[in-house]
Parts: sequence; C-alpha cells; structure tokens
Amino acid sequence: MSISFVIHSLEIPLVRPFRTSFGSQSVRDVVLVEAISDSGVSGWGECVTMAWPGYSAEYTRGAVNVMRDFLIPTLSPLLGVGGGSSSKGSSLKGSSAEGSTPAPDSVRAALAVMQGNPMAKSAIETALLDLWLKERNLSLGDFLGATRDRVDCGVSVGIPNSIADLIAEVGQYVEQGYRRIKLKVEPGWDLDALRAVRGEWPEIPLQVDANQAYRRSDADHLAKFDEFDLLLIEQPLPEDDLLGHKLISSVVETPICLDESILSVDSAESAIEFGATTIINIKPGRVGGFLNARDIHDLCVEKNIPVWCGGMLETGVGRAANIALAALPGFILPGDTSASNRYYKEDVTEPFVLDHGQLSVPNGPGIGVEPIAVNLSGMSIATEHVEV
Ligand code: OSB
Ligand code: MG
Repeated sequence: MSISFVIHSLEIPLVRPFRTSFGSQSVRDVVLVEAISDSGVSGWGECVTMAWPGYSAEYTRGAVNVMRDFLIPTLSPLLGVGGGSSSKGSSLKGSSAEGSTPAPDSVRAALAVMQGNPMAKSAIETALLDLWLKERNLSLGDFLGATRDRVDCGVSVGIPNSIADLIAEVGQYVEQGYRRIKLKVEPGWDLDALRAVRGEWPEIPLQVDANQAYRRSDADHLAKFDEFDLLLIEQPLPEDDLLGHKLISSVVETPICLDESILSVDSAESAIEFGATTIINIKPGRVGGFLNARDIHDLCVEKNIPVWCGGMLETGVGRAANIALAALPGFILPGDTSASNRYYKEDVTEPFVLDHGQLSVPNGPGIGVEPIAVNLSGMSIATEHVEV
C-alpha cells in the first residue's frame, strides 16, 4: 500500500477584487492537494491560505513548503508499504473492500506532531479523508453527522470604492436570494456603509467582519453599530486579545463572534468560558481540518453557542466540504458559503448554484465533487509530485 501526493497550484481570477482590512486580492491563488491511492483513486483537499500572511500567519508558498517538506513526510509511517493501520492482513477484496487509507483520527494525530500550520494540515487531512470515505462509499456529510440536505447561504461583501458601489453589489446579492449579508468593515469604512445598507434593506439579516482592525479603545465607536440591528460583529480585535473582546462585549450590545481567535477545541472553550465570544465562525482550514471543526461544533452545541461556517474564497473543492459541515445541526446561522459565481466566472468543479438562497449538500462519496480536468490544467501554474 502506498499513497502519493500531488500539490496543484492554481490561479483563478476573482469576479471582482475582494478587499478587507488586511489587504486586497483580485486573483485567488489556490492550492489543491490530491492524494492518490495505488488503485488510482484520488482524494482532494483545498489549502485555503492567502498569498500573504494578512489574515493569519500562514501563506500559500509557506504552506506548500511545509506540506512537501514536513507534513507529508511525517505521515510516511502511516502511508508507506505495509504501514496502513486499517487493513494490514485484511483479506477483503473487490469493489466493496475497504482500502488501506489510514483512518482520519490517525492522520490528525500524526499531523499534530507538527506545530501550527492548520490550513496546510487541513488540506492534507481532507485529501486523505476524501479517499478514505470513497473507499467506504460514504459522504463527508454522513460521516460528520449532517442533518440537512440544503444549507442557508450568506455572502461576504468586500470593501468597495464607494457607497454607490456597495449598494449596487449588495443589491445583486439580495436579488440572487442570499439569506444574509456580511459587510467587511475597518476604521473609516463602517457606520456610513451600515447606514446606507440598512436604509435600503431595513429587514435583511446583516453582520460585519473587521478582521482584527479595531482596538480596545474603539469600544465606544463599536457600540454605535448597535443601532443597525446586526446579527453579530466578527473579530473586531486582534486574534490574541481575548480580554479585549470580553471588554468590548460589556460595552457593545451586538453579539461578538470570533473567527481568527478560534484555533482549536480548547481555544474555543477558553473563549466561551472567559466571556470573549457568544457565537463562533468555524472554518475547517483555520482549525486544522474537518475533524477539529466537527469537535468545535459539538462543543458549541453542548454550550449553546450558535456556530456558522466561514469561508476563504474556496473553489468547488473546498466549498463542497464546507457545505457538508454547514449541514450539521449546530450551524444555525447562514454561512459564508456562497455560490461559485460570487467568486469565479469558472470554478474548478461543476459550479455550485444558489437555489432560493441555499446550496445542496453534495451526497456522493467523500466530498462529492472532483476537479474538472481541463479546468484544473487551464488554471494550473505549478504541479509538484510528492512521493511518500
Ligand atoms: O474573515 O471571513 C473572513 C475571506 C478570506 C479570508 C478571511 C475571510 C474571508 C471572507 C470571505 O469573509 C468568505 C467567503 O465568501 O469565502
Ligand atoms: Mg472573518
């Protein structure tokens, strides 16, 4: 038994530049990890890093390096000939036989030996999980415990050039049926934008995301957001400032939701118990994979903390898996799980199409989608083969 990996680096133009408080991008640099079994089946995972360390410390070239030089090599005892944990000595044969991809928990445990790099870990873990699920003819949604076959979708709106552009863009999304609008905000782009959007759409579910752009001393300013009846304010302060978030939430009535600060089950529990957050954005990449994402979900259900599924401008590969996660019962708020055409003119998979503000949860084996070969090769800028 052996599994080999291919790291596909792609570039895909965004339909419009996406600007946040941490920078702007007009092309998405995408890394897809392909894990190939010796029977020739491929599993896929998307690495959601940005090109530069603006959202978090990880960035794309670094992620490719750490995957190639450390994460994949550290899995070799699990993946090498005779090293499989699940089927050594198995006599199962034929199409219904379980293959020899290592069990998801053992992959997570092996990767945990390396510090940090959750997005790189998530991509590798997901590629192997897709393969493992395909060997069992099981969908990711069923594996994770999905209880819905469709999920409610929101959309994240970057910082545009003007209020007029903002209203035009939000207007398109409202018309397309999105069930919630999220505005990216930063000092200097907040109250006027909110006033304009609330003026046009007094009832639409609305929230904001600051990506750490404010400081503790902005508490009184953030309290002015309260009049706009927002679902939540996402990550107003720096990632490591749990006390600041707790202080802010004593001054601001709108619920505070953490994104960047939540990296694990333990950090989630710490933030909840400490009083720094009452809602959590779960992104599989940020927390090191879908198993951790599910575990954070389970913790939040137990603690009565609503969760929603974040996004990182994923292609169809990452989107498919996120939608399976978003179908778990604790995901009670619409996610940043938008349709393919909100991001890309052409996706790498068959496009995800919004239907009444929802997307269908893929139900095929594994993540349920595959890259389309011609799209993949047309978008490709580099391909690296990594043998274990
Ligand atoms: O903070 O949620 C974020 C995109 C890239 C990096 C960070 C974030 C985002 C988004 C877009 O808000 C979500 C999406 O539609 O994928
Ligand atoms: Mg965010």
